[in-house]
Amino acid sequence: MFRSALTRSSLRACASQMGETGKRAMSSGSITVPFSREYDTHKLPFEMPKEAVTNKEELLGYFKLMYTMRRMEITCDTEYKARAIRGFCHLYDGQEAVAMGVEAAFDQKDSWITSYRCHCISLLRGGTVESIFAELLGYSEGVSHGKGGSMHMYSKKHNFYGGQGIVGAQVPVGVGLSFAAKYATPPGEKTPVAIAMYGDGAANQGQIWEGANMASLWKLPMIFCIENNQYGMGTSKERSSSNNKYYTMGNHIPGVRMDGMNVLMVREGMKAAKEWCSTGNGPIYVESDTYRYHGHSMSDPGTTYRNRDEIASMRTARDPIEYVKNLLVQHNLADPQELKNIEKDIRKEVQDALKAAKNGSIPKFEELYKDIYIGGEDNSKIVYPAYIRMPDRAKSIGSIYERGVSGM
Ligand SMILES: Cc1ncc(C[n+]2csc(CCOP(=O)(O)OP(=O)(O)O)c2C)c(N)n1
Ligand SMILES: [Mg+2]
Repeated sequence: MFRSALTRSSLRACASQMGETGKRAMSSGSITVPFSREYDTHKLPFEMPKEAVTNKEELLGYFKLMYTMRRMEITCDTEYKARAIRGFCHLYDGQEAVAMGVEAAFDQKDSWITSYRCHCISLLRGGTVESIFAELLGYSEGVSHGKGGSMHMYSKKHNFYGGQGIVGAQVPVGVGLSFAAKYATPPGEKTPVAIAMYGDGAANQGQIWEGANMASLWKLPMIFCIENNQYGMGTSKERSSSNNKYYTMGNHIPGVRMDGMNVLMVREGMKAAKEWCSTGNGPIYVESDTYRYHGHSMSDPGTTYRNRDEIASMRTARDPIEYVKNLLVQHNLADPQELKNIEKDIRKEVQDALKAAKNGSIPKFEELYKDIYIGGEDNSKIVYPAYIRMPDRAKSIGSIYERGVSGM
C-alpha cells in the first residue's frame, strides 16, 4: 500500500518538535524566515509573529506532502476526464498550504471538519493516496468504504468529520465538535480545539452566525476558518459579499487574516489561534487568503469568470509549493536536483497508488445501507426505513451491472 512520502508519524514528530524549535532558534540547522506580509487582525488582544523558525526536516516534510497532494489532485483530474471517476469532484490544488499549515499546528486530538473540497485533508487525517483513489473509484477499500465518494471522506479515528456537500453545513457541526471537546476536558486543563473550514461563498450563510453566537456565548474552543479562494463557483467575492474582510465577520469575536499560500504563516497563525481557543477564551475567526487553480468542480473549466492570466500570475508569484522549494534552495538546505528527484519519486508513488486502487472491489450489496442512520455501533440491526428510497439500481449502478459483478 502506498504511504505518503512523509508518514503521519514523522509529520507528528515534526509538529511536536516545533515548540522546541522555537526555543532553539539559534541552534544549528534552524532558520528564521521573516514574513513578507503582516497578519491583518480584528479585535485580537495579542500580537501576531512577524517570522517563523523552521528547519530542513520540516520544510522537506511540507514540500513532500504538498507535492503529493498536488499530484493526487492532478491525477484525479485525468481520471475524471477518462471517466474512471464519476460524480461530483472538487479539487484542492493551489490551496495546499492551508491544510498543511493547519496540520502542522494541530494535534490529532483536535477535530477537523470541512466542505466537499476534502481529498487533501483526508490525506492528512487517516487517508492514504491509495485509499483516497479507491474512494473516488467507488471501491470498498476507500476511506469511506466506497460509499462516500469525493465529497464524503471521513476518519472518526483521526477526528476528521468530513467531507460535507451542503455549503456551510459543516460549521454548526464543527461548533458541536468544539462543544464536545470542552465538555470532555476537566476544568483548568487545555482543551483540544475544533476547526471548521468553509469558503468565501459560504461565509454569509445564516447558520454560521448561529454557530458563532453559541461558540462565543459558551466560550467554545472553535476556529472558524474561512478558506478565501476568491470565488464561490463562478461568482467572485466582490459580487457575493458586502464585507470581504471575512476575518472581521465574527463581530466581537477576534479574527486574523493570513497569507494562505504560505505554509509557515498559516502554521504560526493556527498555533496562535489554537492557543487562544484552547485556554478558555472562546472562538476565533481565521481567514486564509488563497487560490484554487482548477475550476469549482470538474464541470467548471474555471476560465469564464476569471482569465488565464490571473491563474498564471498566481502560479508564478504565489504558488505554495514553489515557496517552500525556494526556501530550501535559498537557505542551502537542499539543491534543485535533490528536489527534482523527490518530485519524480512522488509522481511514481502516486501512479503506483492509482494502479493499486484500481484493483479494488465493488462494495457488497449488503453494505449499501450500513453506516447510515441505523444499525448502531456494530450495524447488527439493519432495518430499511420507509422514508429512505431504495436506489434506482439500473440508473445508479448500471455501469457496474454491465461489468458483471456477482451477487448484484
Ligand atoms: C446550501 C447549498 N447551497 C448551494 C450549493 C451549491 N454550491 C456548491 S459549492 C457552492 C459555492 C461555495 O463556494 P465557497 O464557499 O467559496 O467554497 P469553494 O467551493 O470556493 O471552496 C455552491 C453555491 C450547495 N451545495 N449547498
Ligand atoms: Mg470560494
